Amino acid sequence: SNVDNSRIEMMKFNLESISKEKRDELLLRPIIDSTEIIKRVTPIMQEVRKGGDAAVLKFTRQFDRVEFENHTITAPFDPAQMELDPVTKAAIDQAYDNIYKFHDAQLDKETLVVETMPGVVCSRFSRPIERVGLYVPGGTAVLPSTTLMLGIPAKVAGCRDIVIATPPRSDGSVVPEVLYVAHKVGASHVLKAGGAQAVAAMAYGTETVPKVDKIFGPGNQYVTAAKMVAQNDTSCLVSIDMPAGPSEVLVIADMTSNPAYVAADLLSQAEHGADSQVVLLAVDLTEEHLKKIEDEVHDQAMALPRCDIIRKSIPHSFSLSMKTLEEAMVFSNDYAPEHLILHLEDAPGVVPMVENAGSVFVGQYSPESFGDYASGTNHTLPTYGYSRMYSGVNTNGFVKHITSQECTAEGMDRLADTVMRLAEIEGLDAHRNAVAIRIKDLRK
Ligand code: HSO
Ligand code: ZN
Repeated sequence: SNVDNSRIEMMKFNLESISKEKRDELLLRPIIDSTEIIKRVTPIMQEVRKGGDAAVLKFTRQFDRVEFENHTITAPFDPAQMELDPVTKAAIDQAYDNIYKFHDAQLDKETLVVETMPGVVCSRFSRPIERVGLYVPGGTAVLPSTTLMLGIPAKVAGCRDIVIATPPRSDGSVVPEVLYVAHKVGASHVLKAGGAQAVAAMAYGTETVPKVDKIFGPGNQYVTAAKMVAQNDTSCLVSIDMPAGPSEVLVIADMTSNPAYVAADLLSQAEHGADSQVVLLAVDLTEEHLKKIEDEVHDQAMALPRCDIIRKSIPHSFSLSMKTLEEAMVFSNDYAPEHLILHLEDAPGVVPMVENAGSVFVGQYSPESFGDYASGTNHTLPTYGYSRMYSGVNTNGFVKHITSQECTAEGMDRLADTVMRLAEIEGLDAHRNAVAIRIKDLRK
């Protein structure tokens, strides 16, 4: 066979010898020009909006080359279609339990009550978003884990309708692991479709797919663009979880790191896609230690089934050497990675220095894989530098917070003059009057 044996290598830089411009460039992600893709997905979405199920079926036939009559299955799902071997089932059940525990703890179960002044009581309580749409990608990997990560917080939050969209397999069936999780989280509908047509079906609704209020989940550029289009279309009144770009990891390693573990973590991200971003910050490593990591990257990659993908993602990834941990943390916070892995002597001690990251993996026994599947944290995280201002998917994304105020006569009396003065400043006399009319009675 013609196996490619050439070396799989990251680009290599040293903070001391690069210019400020180069450092800025290393912080950038590949430019995504969404205008072109938005132009391509918009007509697809319009067609689904007008044509409903028939349009979705047409695109599934065209893009996924799958032919069937009924693409929406509703609960209760057929047990025969979610049959799993006991080991698989136990693994999914264990992951489910951990993710459930962590996301259940995030739910605000009690109303927050603050008496800001005597007689002025402000409260906040949460209510589930009624109908949610969860996009579970198909493509190069089967993703029951994404069904867990989106479905569990939806269930915990108490969303009434959980709609899952996922591309069908070539025989028209749903991946049984995905259907099993759909069943566990109490999904009401599974739409066997992917891409922009699936997003449109959930955003606008079809004869068989209920229209949802919010769409969650990762996906390729088309799915991402479709979510953006839906969010901007006020006629469907739908929101989305967060913007999305290619998946990334930033690993910070010092001399105490295990080169094989560091390499394994870099590769676990690199195998996701040719566009995956993998960054290694080498803190005061000897040439020899860095070389060991590089050798491990090559050697481990060569033995992986997805070596072809890694061969594309690793060469546009880089290692950056620096003298101090402080420099590494400044770079990491500027980069704002999706995943941050700390292979450091005092990894827990470094966590307080983290300002921007989707999720942090602390110490040599906390690989990203744990968070990807089963530790309990969510794996739908902000990429592309959006961890500066976005949180990963969590239970709060599936609820709205409603505030309320309840004031007594005493509260009215105490706050009246302040509000009347502020209304005056804004020249809004009706506002002032709504207070004055009450005060007139109270202060008689
Ligand atoms: N690392 C991916 C999530 C994932 N990994 C799913 C395995 N399956 C993006 O955060
Ligand atoms: Zn992963």
